[in-house]
Amino acid sequence: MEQVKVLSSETSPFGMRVLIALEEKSVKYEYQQEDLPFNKSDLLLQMNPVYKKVPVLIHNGQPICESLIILEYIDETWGSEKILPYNRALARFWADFVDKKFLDSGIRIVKSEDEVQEQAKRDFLENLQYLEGALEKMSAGGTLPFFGGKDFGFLDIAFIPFTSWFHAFETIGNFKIPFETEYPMLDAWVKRCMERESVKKNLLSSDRVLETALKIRKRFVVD
Ligand code: GS8
Repeated sequence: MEQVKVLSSETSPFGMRVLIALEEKSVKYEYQQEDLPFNKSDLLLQMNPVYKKVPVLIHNGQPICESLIILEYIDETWGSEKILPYNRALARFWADFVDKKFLDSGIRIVKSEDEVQEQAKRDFLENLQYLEGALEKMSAGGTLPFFGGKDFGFLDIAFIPFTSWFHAFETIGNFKIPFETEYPMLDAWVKRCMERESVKKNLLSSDRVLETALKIRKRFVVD
C-alpha cells in the first residue's frame, strides 16, 4: 500500500497547487497542517531541511519539495492524463514567470505604500497583461478553454491559486483590476477553473486570503 502525505498550510497557494494536482489525478493522500512560520513540525524540518517550507509531498517516505517540481513528480508518477501539456517548455516558462515577476509585484502591493505601492500596481497590471497574452496564445485565441489548451494543466494549476489573492491586492492597493475591459480572457478562464471540483475544494476564500494578507502587511507597514 503506497503512502502519500502532504505537508502544507491552509493559506499556502503553493500547497494548493499540490492538492489540486493530486485531486485531478485522483490520488488519495494524508494531509498534515503546518503552523507557519514559527511552529514548524519536526517532520517538515526533516523532510525539507534546505528551505524549511511547505508544500512537501512525501511519497513512501521520500520527500519532494518545491511546488512546481512536485507537480512534475505527480505527473510522472500517477495517471495517464498528463498535467504537462504538449508544449511543456512554454508552460514551464510561464509558471516560472508567475513565481518570479508576477508574484513579486503582487506581494509588493501588500507590503508597501505610497509611490512604491503605485509602482507595484503598475507592474502587477503589466504582468497580468503578459498572462492575458500567454492565455490568448495557449488557448489558440480563446477557442480552447485553458492554458493547457483543451485540458486543464500545469500552468492552470500553477496560476489559479494566486487568483484568490486578487481581492486582497485590490483592497489593500485600493484599486480595481479592469478584468472585463483589459483581461477578458483571464476573466473567463478564472470562472471556468472555479467550476472544477479540484479547484473549488482547495482554493481559500477571498476573505480568508485578505485576512492573511493584512497580517503580512502589518509586519511591514504601519497604516
Ligand atoms: C515556495 C514555498 C513557500 O513560499 C514552492 O513550493 O513553490 N518556491 C516554493 N512556502 C511558504 C508558505 S506559502 O506562502 C512557507 O513555507 N513559508 C515558511 C517560511 O518561510 O518559514
